[in-house]
Amino acid sequence: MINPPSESTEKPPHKNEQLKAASNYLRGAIVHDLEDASTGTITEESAQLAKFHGVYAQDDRDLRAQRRKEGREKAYIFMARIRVPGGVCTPAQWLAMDALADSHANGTLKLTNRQAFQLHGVVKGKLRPAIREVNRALLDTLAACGDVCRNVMCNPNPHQSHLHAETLAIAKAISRHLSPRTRAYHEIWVDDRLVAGGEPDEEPIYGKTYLPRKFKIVIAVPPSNDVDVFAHDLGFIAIADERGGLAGFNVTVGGGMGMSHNQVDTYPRLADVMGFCLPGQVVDVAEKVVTVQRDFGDRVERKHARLKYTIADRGLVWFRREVESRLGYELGSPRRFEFADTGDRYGWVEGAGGSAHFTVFIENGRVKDAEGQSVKTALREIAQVHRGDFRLTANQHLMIAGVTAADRPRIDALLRKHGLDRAHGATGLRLNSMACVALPTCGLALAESERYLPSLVTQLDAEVEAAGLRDDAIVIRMTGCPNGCGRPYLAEIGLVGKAPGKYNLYLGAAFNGSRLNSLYRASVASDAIVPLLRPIIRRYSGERNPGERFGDFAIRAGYVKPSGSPTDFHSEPDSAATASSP
Ligand code: SRM
Ligand code: SF4
Repeated sequence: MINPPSESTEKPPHKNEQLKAASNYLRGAIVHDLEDASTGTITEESAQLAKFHGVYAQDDRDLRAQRRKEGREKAYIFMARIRVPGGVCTPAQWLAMDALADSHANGTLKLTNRQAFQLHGVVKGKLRPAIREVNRALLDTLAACGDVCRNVMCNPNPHQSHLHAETLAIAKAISRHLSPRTRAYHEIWVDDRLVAGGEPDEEPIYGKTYLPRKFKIVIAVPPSNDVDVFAHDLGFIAIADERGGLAGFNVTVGGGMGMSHNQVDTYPRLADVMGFCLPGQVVDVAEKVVTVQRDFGDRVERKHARLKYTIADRGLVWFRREVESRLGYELGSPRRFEFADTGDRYGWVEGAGGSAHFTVFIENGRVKDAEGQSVKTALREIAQVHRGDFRLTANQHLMIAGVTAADRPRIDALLRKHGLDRAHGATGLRLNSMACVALPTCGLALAESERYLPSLVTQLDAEVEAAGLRDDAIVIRMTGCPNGCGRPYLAEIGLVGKAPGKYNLYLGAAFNGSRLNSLYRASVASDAIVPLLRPIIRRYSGERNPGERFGDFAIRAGYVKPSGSPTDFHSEPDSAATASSP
């Protein structure tokens, strides 16, 4: 049953709906296009379907102008996104990804902020062999993108291991339950032939047209909100009982970051807390939430097709009733919870059972050897001796987890040898910085992000150090466009690409991820960012109340109003609101 909201009923479904329906469960002409040696890319239709298989058709945008001049086709490449439910992988899997980055991709490994790996720069001829290797390592790229449930995230901190072990198991169960059932993935990428005689596929949860849009699920374990639970379509907030065991989960629905510049009917939205469920009910609740969105999400206008718009249009009360009627029982009332922060805890943390865990700061999740740094080599050498596991964090960093007391000296020696023991000595600003990929691979980027934020932070470091704020955690995030991949609208300082060298500057989000920011200045030129932030940083240093966070100060000092409505992301504050700005 597909029942789009009333405003869209006059128009036909979006063309992707027909494409999905006619694709024979995500096969389409992908194989044909992969075998077409006349071009380095695939057709637009196949590109849309390939996303469901975790594959993005891209081109190296740095080379576009040169190629055009030479009359050659674009420098086509592919990005493969590898699912890692809960972010946990083994050292052997790490080594496999590390090797693939060199043999099949651009020599770097990207850790995403949804706890997945990305391989960039894979040329067409190497795509199938690369994905086959991924599967050989017992990982996959299925449903890492596309209109399905993506990689299921989970707080990776093992220092709360009694809760963590349970929540991780639940994250994996959700992931298994909501994975597409189509055998197309194995046929196309792994087995190179029809699997098991080609019986018709079935998608009991999704149906032939899958979901109206991408769908993201996450589990948070308070007091850490490292996964930014309110940014996702569906979230589960673990609630501990009096003895520290797992009582159940508050259920959150309708979060999302993406918007388009100057289109006020698109906006970031924080998820609502809808109710409470028991641990044994989580998978069922997830399935029912997904099916309500499957049936009522907008299949006409893709910019209006995320769950956040279904809930904004129809109301949380309606949504909860619809979910409960499918569950056959009522959800409980939400329990009390409190989040402290959204960041990672770097360095060594003692864990339960005598093991310890080291979180490595990896700037913007890019694992590479460059400019006198050997992060990739370091992590390879560690993976060769490590007997615990690796945990990709939601902030694009990496935890070397489960190090025994006996193994710790040699892990420590490797961290020291490659300088990774010092990386977390950076300023509180850098340690809480995050950028999306953007140029040169992202086809949607309007401005630089991953390649620019580190140098901007270096400039801002001088300001925070001068203001005596070296060790103060301030969350700064940048994206190359308003799609919000770096979750910039949840940053105390958010920078969102508008055009080459121009960014919208947002201020005022809560440090613990519970309040969005608001637009402070639109289209700020790169060289005007530091002069704009300098006086605010100085005032914050001199005038803040004890314990007051930068985002809270930006509101109290009148730089922005607390975000309240969608227009807060599109219009600059009026003069009255900024009266106290210097
Ligand atoms: Fe994203 C699209 C990268 C997390 C919202 N995202 C893209 C694409 C695939 C561009 C494209 O469609 O052609 C980017 C690939 C760039 C590249 O070259 O690698 C891209 N997104 C990323 C990653 C790698 C950013 C990072 O540096 O970590 C993250 C991969 C996560 C993963 O492992 O699955 C990533 N993207 C996010 C997040 C954050 C999150 O989920 O916590 C968001 C905001 C939350 C949300 O979904 O609302 C996000 N990405 C988008 C959107 C806007 C969706 C919307 O509702 O409007 C797009 C564009 C789209 O879907 O049309 C997009
Ligand atoms: Fe690309 Fe925009 Fe996402 Fe950055 S925010 S990775 S520029 S889609």
